[in-house]
Amino acid sequence: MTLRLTGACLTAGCLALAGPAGSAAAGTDHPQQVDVVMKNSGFAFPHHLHAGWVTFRTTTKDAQGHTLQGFRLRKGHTLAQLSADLNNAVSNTPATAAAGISGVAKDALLVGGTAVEPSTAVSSTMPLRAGTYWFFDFNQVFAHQPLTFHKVQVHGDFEDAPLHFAAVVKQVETKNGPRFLAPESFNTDNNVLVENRADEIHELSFQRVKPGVTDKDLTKVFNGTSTTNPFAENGSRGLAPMSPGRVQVLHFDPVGGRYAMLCFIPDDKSGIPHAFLGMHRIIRLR
Ligand SMILES: [Cu+2]
Repeated sequence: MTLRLTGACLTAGCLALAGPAGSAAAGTDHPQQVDVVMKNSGFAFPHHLHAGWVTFRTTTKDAQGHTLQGFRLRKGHTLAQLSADLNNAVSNTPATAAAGISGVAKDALLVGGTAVEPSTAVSSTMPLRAGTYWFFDFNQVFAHQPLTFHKVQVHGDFEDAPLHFAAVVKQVETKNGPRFLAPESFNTDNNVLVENRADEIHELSFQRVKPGVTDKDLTKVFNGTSTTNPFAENGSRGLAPMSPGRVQVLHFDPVGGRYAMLCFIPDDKSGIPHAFLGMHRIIRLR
């Protein structure tokens, strides 16, 4: 599969040039879009999709929000195994969380999805090749409920399409721990390409911070040397966890301001959530 990532490709001519060779059919220039309304009672989801870039545009009216998570099972692994490992991954006991997230990484290829709350729709555009995928609401994991898995069959050859994005956020591993590489500010009229370049599962959530809060302040909060609440809101939204090597294109339009980009996936050895290991970064959303 060739991923054609066309940065700053915004003209009609560029669209035509970057479209699939020999394809004149309407719609092939754009990723497929699926609208998903996330509810406490569940959500409706398609059973079939064409291979290619698929946009999942999610909304919810539920104040606590929802997380739409997609994955493929790895060969020889089962939904029961994954459910058990997810349950362990959200444990407050670090050793259990580490074992859980390590198990999840072996059981499944996480393709991402969205975390959404009522204030803004959140879209994730992801490359899906032919195969069987499953989607569920991560809230059920936190609630220790049986997971409702939606099975999706993805068919056919990968239909490439130009992707438009104005910025890139990378999830990387450094000698100091997992980090986000990102611009200082971003105009949410545009899309942002998010790449997991690390060797562990990562997510990307955005939580608005109080005026003047810096990454140094966040470090103090996460290492326990400050008890001042840095956040201007309780909720957050963004992209659901994805496996190493995966990409997603994020589109959302939250209220403008300064946000902390955060990842709370537990480290696969220590079980400590990545934000506590320094995986936080302030960004201004315009
Ligand atoms: Cu992470």
